[in-house]
Amino acid sequence: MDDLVKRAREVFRLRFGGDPDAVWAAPGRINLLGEHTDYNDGFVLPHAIPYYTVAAVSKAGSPTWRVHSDGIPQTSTFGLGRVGGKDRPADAVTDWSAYVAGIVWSLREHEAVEIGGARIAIVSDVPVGAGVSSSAALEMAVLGALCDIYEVDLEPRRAVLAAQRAENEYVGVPTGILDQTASLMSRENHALFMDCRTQSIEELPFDLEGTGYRMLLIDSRAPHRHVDNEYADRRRDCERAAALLGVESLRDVGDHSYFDLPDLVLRRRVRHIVTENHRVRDAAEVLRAGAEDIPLLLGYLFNESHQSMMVDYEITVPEIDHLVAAALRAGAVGARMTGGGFGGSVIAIVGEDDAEAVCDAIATSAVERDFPEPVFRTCYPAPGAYRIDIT
Ligand code: GAF
Repeated sequence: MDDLVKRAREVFRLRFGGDPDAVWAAPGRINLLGEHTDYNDGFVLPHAIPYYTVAAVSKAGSPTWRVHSDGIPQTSTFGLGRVGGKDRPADAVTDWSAYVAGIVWSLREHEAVEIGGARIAIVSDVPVGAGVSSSAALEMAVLGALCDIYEVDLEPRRAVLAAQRAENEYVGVPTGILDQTASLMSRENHALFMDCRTQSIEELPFDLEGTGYRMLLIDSRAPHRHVDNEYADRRRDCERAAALLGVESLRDVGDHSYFDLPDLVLRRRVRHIVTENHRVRDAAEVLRAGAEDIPLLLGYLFNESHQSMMVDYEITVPEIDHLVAAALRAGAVGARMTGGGFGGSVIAIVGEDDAEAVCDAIATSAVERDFPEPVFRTCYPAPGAYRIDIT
């Protein structure tokens, strides 16, 4: 973190001159279980990972926002435009800085808070395109820093909804609240068991240290395929199924009541959501009870979940399925894709002593199949977004 903060202050000084007024860090996340359940009012079980986006920010005199990200040799600038009779950050923002413009827009328009202009320098070590939500890390770091310098005290759940609105309505991706919640509210050595209908959260102790097992985070580096369209399609399938079944959302579907759906694809979609919600609750129970064999029980649920994502929800790709199979063949007790899908990363629970051999076997197997060589990263439950003390 020290290095990221140093770099953020340096980028700020080089681009804008002087020191920032505030620096905030927000992490990426993995989701242990509960994929695509969030927008169905269901349950999720994520935790932050030790990779962060850092935003160094200061006030500007006029309602203009200048954003510079380390590594992208261009400063994005946007002001206010009149849209629908209201001032909102100009629609022209379509590159990565749309996430920043979306946060400004959402805070000003929906939370009606006084967020004025700002200079924003961004650095990050959250891998992009790895399915660990670099976008939520960016949103939450910027939101935290802007609220800080403009002295806005936003309740965490509202902050999550404000960031979700930025993504849904400004950037135009119909995502749920999983990622922003994990990035903002995670706690070290804990997983968050969240009911997405009520936004209620239970922090459950989760620490594999000392169990003889560890979690691998394996980035497939597979090219993402039509993620936004496919994601929106799944969401539409769920809404259609809920309407046919006469329920508010798929959270409310009883265990077998969907078997009568004539559309076989919809039936499989519903089955994923219903069984995935069960798996999240089962995993939460395992963590809550502090069971001795947490790695094995969780591993079992990972495997079931992956099957369900592959067969019923159809959100995996060959590279990802291959990594999961290779991990299990090499001795992992459980492996599954994490995140929205169509590329991204796999999480796998492996014995400490086998970890190196398992990584080697997975990498060799991927390369033999002419798939990209995967990247392995450290993965443990890290703290959510926080302010960095720069005094
Ligand atoms: C993406 C979305 F942003 C989340 O809201 C969630 O739906 C996830 O995919 C799948 O569980 O990360």
